[in-house]
Amino acid sequence: MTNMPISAELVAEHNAASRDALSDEYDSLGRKLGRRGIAIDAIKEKVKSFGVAVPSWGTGRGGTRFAKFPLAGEPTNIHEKLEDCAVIHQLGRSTPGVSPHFPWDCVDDYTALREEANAYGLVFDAVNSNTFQDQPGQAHTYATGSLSSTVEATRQQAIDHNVECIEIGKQIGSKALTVWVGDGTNFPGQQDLGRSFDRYLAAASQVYSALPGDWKMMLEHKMFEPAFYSSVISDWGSSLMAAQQLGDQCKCLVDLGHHAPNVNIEQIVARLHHAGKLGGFHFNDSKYGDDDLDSGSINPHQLFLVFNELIEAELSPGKGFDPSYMIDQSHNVTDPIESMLSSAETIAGCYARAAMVDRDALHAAQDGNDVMLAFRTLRTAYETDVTPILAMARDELGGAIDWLGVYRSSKYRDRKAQERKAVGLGAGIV
Ligand SMILES: [Mn+2]
Repeated sequence: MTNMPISAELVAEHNAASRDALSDEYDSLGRKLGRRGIAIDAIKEKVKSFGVAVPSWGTGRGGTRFAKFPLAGEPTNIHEKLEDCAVIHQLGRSTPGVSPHFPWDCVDDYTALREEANAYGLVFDAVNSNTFQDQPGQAHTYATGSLSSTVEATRQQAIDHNVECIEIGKQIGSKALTVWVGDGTNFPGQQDLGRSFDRYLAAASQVYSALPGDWKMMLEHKMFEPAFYSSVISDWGSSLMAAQQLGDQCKCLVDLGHHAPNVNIEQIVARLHHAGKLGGFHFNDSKYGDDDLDSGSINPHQLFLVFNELIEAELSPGKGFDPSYMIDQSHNVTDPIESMLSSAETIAGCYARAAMVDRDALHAAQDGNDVMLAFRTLRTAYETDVTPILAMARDELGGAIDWLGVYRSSKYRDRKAQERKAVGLGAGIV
């Protein structure tokens, strides 16, 4: 931590004021967990080693198709976005990775960009390509598709862009490419559903062939929007078929908001893990559709159940278990730094609660068909207030016990509102 945006003295001062109360709560919880045979320090150590990446574009105010309401002081370039990511990681200590998006985050010198991130204690996570919007000067439009376009030159342009993202990723230390396409249709009959998928597969295999041997390519499915009748990679079935055809290094990425309402996402997690194709997650929450609300803000229980499957997968790796975790949500009405700190805490909390499920008791109840005992074994873990563990982990890692209090006291956003140029569309609509 050589270049931290928030005063270390301010963090220390706040932590000192709340440390006695935290210790009291942590010790009390430790005694409670001890009676359940759980060592609180072991859970705390798991939390300390848990990380979830933040998206560079998530540092800006998102928007909807109706409007975006910029925030004074929000970042307008990758350098300012990195500074905001540094604030999030400095205070929360669980978000060391930044997932960049191209061409939004293009610069002239990627070696310097990597060093800039490293100086904040950050590293670059998966690179994200963008073939869902046209860029100024672009030769071929993506209006009717990119990797699945009927136009060969358009497909080639989309392939070239993804390969360029891989090349950039190599320079900034990334090991994964995430591919999401908005390809699909808005009218029945607009395209042949089978041949669109064939064209996507042929083009995606060209991207796959440019993948370094130690990388993974993650396919992100999305049920609808911008295509409202059919999407080429609409669900985990299409994603799995594509990943299986493309090769071992190709995996499926589960974005929690990209499913039909009420879909059992935790079961999809279990199925993809079974197939050795669970590549990663985009965490967010949703009420009616893909509304990209803050992770766990609507349905924290579902998030817990997803982590319950992830812990099961971790214990039974089968064909391998190394998923990438990333927050991917749209902050339309909050300060994105506060939202991502809140979400990172919620996500780590669900991980901690899933980690304290009595697995032996759960498996025994499942095998014996003791329905209520199996349910209560999960519920006991879910109902545990793990916030003292999360706060203690932050304190021990040099973060803030009360991240919101420290952040507000720092007046960081007010200072940036003076220093940074006014925002137009800012970091991009997501
Ligand atoms: Mn996503």
